[in-house]
Amino acid sequence: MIDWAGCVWNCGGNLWVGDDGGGTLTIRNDGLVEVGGSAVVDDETTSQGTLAFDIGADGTGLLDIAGSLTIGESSSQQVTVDPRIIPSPGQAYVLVNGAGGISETFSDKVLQGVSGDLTLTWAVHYNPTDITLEVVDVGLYGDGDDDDVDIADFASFQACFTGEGGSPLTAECGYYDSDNDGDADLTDFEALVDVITGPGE
Ligand SMILES: [Ca+2]
Ligand SMILES: [Ca+2]
Ligand SMILES: [Ca+2]
Ligand SMILES: [Ca+2]
Repeated sequence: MIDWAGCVWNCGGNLWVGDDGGGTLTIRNDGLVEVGGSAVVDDETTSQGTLAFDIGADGTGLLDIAGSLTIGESSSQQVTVDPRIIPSPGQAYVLVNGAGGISETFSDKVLQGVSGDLTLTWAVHYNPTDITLEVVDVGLYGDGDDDDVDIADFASFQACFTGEGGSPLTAECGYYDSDNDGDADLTDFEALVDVITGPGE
């Protein structure tokens, strides 16, 4: 894990994440990993390689590769966001530069869906020499309709309630999944109570 604002870790050779076993490289809060050679995430079908990035208060973690990035089948991408960051729609974060090209895409991704009292909807762009994360929508957590969190949203929550581990939420009910685990349960209810105000507030 690279966990220091402005920390740079420079590696002249190649970088392997999850080669023949599980492996995770986490780059937090403006950390930078520079790779002089190429990078491979998950080289074997038996392994799970994970690249984890953090959009921190000081900046975004970045993996900067002089060569190419090869992404294998069991790979995963994770992104967390510091609650002090308030992203706006259209804002983009470069997570990986691969001057020699990016091959394939992550099979699995976990992108933080709620930060503070906001819901975040992301798109991942695999460009020829970079991987960029774009914020496509920012909403108010707990609001299914009109930019406030009031008793009408509370009633909608009741209709969406699934209980812990309950059946998958429909798109309209996704606003109530505070912990991004696919249900609307008591944990989500407590999060809603924390943010509820009156109409138009
Ligand atoms: Ca509302
Ligand atoms: Ca749950
Ligand atoms: Ca939930
Ligand atoms: Ca309202």
